[in-house]
Amino acid sequence: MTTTEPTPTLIVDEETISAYRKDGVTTIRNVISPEEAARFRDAAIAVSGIASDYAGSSAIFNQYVNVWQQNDVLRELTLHPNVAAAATALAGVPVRVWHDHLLIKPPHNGAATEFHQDAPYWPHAGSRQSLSAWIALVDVPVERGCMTFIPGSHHHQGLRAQDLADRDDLFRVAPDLRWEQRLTIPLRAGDCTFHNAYLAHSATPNLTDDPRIAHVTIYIDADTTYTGGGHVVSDGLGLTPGQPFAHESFPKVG
Ligand SMILES: O=C(O)CCC(=O)C(=O)O
Repeated sequence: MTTTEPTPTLIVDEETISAYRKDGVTTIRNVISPEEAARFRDAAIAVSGIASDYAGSSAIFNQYVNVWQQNDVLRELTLHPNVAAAATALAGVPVRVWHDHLLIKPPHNGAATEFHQDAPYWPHAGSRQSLSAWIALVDVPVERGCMTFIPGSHHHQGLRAQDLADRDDLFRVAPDLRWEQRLTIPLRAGDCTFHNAYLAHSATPNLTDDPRIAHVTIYIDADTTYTGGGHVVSDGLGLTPGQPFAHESFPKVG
């Protein structure tokens, strides 16, 4: 993986792409610079003070959805050309943004994000390569709520949605995954992991005195179609079941 400044010229090499396709996860260090991360962190803190928390009173994290539609600085991050270019290269197909969210674990939040896959939560059909870019806006060592993945688990498709508050739920529907190796990835501010939407993942609790602040952009195959199911980012938009997400809320990128 090599990067060239300025954007949008991040190149993901073939070795990284083929490892990602096999494992369902890869890390890209410095996908944004530490200076950019600090600017986006400040914007994230400001937004978290005024936006509504979709996760409500959950101990797991505070969740602020579609911040790109609420804040011009965070819009730059969600639509960041380098991140979108990397997502497109890893997916291997054209992509559009499904949604973004800030996921903030307050200091000493006391709760892990338990193992789950993302794709079963979504009203999508025909999506094979959907993936998330999880960008650390602060340093995220293991103790501050970093992500853990089960490499290769994205080949488990068709599972029901799993409860990310229940430590055992994923393993009820896929018992073999309990015995697979796990990959825990601490990140410095500005680093990113990309994970496939079917990859099982979790995050540790935040045991530290500082918040864990992550910005996540979720990309879906551009030709993914809408099932008609409910979801906070697609409800009320007048989408037609069976048709692609051709709406300004889901811009094509990359
Ligand atoms: O950051 C977390 O705690 C969990 C993130 C997650 O599940 C995701 O980005 O899909």
